[in-house]
Amino acid sequence: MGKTILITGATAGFGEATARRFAAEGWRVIITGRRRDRLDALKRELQGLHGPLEGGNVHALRFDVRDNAEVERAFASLPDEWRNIDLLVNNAGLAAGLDPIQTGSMDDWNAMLDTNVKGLLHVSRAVIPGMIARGKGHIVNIGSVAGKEVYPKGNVYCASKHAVDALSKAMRQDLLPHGIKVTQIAPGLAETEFSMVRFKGDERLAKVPYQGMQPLRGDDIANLVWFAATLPAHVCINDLVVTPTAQASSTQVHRQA
Ligand code: NDP
Ligand code: 8X3
Repeated sequence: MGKTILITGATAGFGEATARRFAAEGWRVIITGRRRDRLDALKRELQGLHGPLEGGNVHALRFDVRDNAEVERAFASLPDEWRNIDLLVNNAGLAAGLDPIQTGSMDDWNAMLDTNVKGLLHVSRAVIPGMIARGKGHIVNIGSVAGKEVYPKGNVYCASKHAVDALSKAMRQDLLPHGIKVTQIAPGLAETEFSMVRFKGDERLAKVPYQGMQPLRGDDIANLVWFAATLPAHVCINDLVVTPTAQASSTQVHRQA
């Protein structure tokens, strides 16, 4: 039986690109997210890409990572042939708003901390025991350059990604005796639905971060997940910071006029 990847947030951006990449390579792909219509459409598209695999090559699970009971129910519903997850990509996440700390919205803060930190923990807690029982597995956490340095008005988003940075290191330590690899990928500016979500559908504001420069794309991150996942068993990338060529740090971006 081929290898199985579970991706959180596979309905858009990095997660969707990663699902496409691994399905094209013949992996069995569990796609997850909240938007049922997107999950169904992606499943239809990817199914059978590489001929029929036993039990199919794509399985969709709809859940909100913030709700631990929903996460547990979703995992309990997995058919036996989908339970052996070789690679978990903790990707679901968001930035909400870009405000100074004194005027930030409590709803935005809760959304970011509940999704980016607690959501990652909920899903990891559901997957890790199976990996330990099998004595192998790989977890890829999608952090951010915002988890390496803070930038003005990034406050709570940056804090949530610093938590992902810390949890990635902590997982690496705790899972070391179990032969489970842990990799953090920390991207810089990437044009996905991220900015539309951050600015709540305001297209004009959403375009601003990418003006005059070439941002990363979903495929760029999917390629890195693939690279990290296909290294020899004795090699583990612990931390991978990747930015557009035009970006040196969160606050240093070279823009063409
Ligand atoms: P997108 O907005 O394009 O995709 C985000 C994905 O996360 C969607 O599939 C969304 O699915 C899912 N998601 C969000 N909230 C939840 C939730 N509560 N439960 C389940 N799924 C959820 O953004 P990106 O692809 O850019 O972002 C992916 C990750 O990469 C995030 O963690 C983000 O912080 C990080 N990142 C992004 C960068 C960028 O510049 N784009 C740079 C660095 C890191 P649905 O809405 O269907 O639930
Ligand atoms: C996303 C990159 O710079 O918008 O994590 O925080 S940034």
